[in-house]
Amino acid sequence: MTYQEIDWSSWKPAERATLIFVIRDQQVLLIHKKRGLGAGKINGPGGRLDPGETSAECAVREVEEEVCVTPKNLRLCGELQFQFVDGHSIHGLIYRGDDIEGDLQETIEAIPFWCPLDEIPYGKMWMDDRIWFPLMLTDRYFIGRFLFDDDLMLGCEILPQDGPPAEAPF
Ligand code: 8DG
Repeated sequence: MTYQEIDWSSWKPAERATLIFVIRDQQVLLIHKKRGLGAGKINGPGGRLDPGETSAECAVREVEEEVCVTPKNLRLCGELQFQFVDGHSIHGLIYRGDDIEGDLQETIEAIPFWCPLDEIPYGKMWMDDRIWFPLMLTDRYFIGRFLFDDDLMLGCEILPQDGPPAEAPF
């Protein structure tokens, strides 16, 4: 499978997930992910939607479950569409917040840490992150589309948008 062979107009994700970046005082809240897809990598908190849940509810729940704090003032700021060559697919919504309530704690899922925005450890993150993370920081809504073979990125496209959709896609 090549990136060009994917028909994105009819693309339907097998799974829906959220990814949350709280940015405060020029630092972003990141995690060392301990288990699940992307274990061993550094990422923002996040994960798959529970049945019946909206993406906004999922975003709050995932941060609470993974690092024991509640994110504040979340706003949707981008979309990530991942196709994997083995047939798996994930639609991820990126939320950005500006503060947390509570005290950060390590859990069985994640070790949290504040990372200065000019020291983002892209070498320990998913391959696509270095492409869209700077765009997220500019607050420009975007849709990113990616083809992966396991954790190797084979193709990608970033589509900047005029603004966020009137309603979250899920
Ligand atoms: P579980 O509790 O459902 O078992 O695990 P989870 O932590 O909820 O779900 P997961 O399967 O680990 O969710 C995958 C997370 O990884 C989700 O937040 C989306 C995110 N993710 C990808 N691909 C990429 C990527 O390329 N870059 C970044 N930054 N995050 C990604 O699936």
